[in-house]
Amino acid sequence: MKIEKTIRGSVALATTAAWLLLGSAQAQAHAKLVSVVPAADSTVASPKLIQVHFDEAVEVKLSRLKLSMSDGTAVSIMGMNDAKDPTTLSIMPNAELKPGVYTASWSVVTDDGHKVSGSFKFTVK
Ligand SMILES: [Cu+2]
Repeated sequence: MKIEKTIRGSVALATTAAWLLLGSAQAQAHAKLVSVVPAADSTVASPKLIQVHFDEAVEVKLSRLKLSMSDGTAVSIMGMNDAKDPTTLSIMPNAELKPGVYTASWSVVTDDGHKVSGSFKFTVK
C-alpha cells in the first residue's frame, strides 16, 4: 500500500513537471536552432548544401539564409527550400567555394511571428 502511494505520488509529480515544462515551452514558443550544415566552425570541402534546422516550423517565405566570404562579399546561392519541411532552410552555392572562411547568416520569422536571427562560420579547405 505504501509503495503504491509513493508511485502515485511520483506520477502526480511527473505530470506536474510535464505541465510546467509545457507551460514554459509555450511562453517562449518560437523556433530554436537545432543544427547547421556544415557544422559550425568546421573545416570542410566545398559544401554542396548549407542548411539550418529548427525545432519547429518557420515561415519559410519570410526567412532567409545567405552566405558571405570573410570580406563580406555575398556568395551567389540558390534557394533549395523543401516545401514539405518548414523546419529547415537550405541553400546551394552556385559555384564551388574557394578555400577560405565563410559566414552563413540566417534570419527567420517563426510561427508565432517573432524574428530570430544568427550566423555561423565554416572554413573551406
Ligand atoms: Cu516567439
